[in-house]
Amino acid sequence: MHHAMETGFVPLDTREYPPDQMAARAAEFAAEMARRRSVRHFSDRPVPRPVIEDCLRAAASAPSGANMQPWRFVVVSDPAVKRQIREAAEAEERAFYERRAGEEWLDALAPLGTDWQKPFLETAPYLIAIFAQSYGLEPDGRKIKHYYVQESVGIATGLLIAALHHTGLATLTHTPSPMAFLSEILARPANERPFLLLVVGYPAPDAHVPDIRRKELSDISTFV
Ligand code: IYR
Repeated sequence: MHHAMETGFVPLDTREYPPDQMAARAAEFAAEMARRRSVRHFSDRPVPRPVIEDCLRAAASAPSGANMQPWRFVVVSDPAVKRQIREAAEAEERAFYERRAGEEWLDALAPLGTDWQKPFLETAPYLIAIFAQSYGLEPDGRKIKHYYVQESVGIATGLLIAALHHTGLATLTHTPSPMAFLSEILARPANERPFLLLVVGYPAPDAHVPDIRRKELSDISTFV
């Protein structure tokens, strides 16, 4: 009841679970997330748009600097636009793999088995281009300052990936670099910077993923 008398506050909608349930929920969620893999072989089976919309609602629940919600999700299903994105991405990727990457980077990528060809950019039913708004715009054109933009959009993207995985869909975080072509093809305004391209769909029935491991808890965390 701390803030009950103040204006602009509402009671928190919260759930507390008994300790055994809490532990079970934590373990189940960890196990579900541990099954998430970056997928590069997609089925062309259509995915209902309302599912994508609900996953975007989950993404949009992310915390953000001063609650500015500096994200924009452009959901591409039009085959002609997907083809344009594939062609532009492959041009950048080809230059990356053939010239820009360098030996050390290529060595790091070797276990993933990736190359410049990105057929999944046309196969998958949805490409979600995620943009970060470096600043907002009032209807009258005045600029609104945004805070912690990269952090905020990164968190929203993480929630989106988790939500899509939770529905049984596969994703790939694809970062063709540079990504300026996304702004051009999708005609995004000057205040939006391409952040990441998320490939979304059912995995191909025969999809395989690299046999790679996640770090142990003791390698990623320290309790003080
Ligand atoms: N963008 C390239 C290369 C690439 C880079 C990293 I770092 C990866 O984790 C995976 C791929 C590509 O998409 O192939």
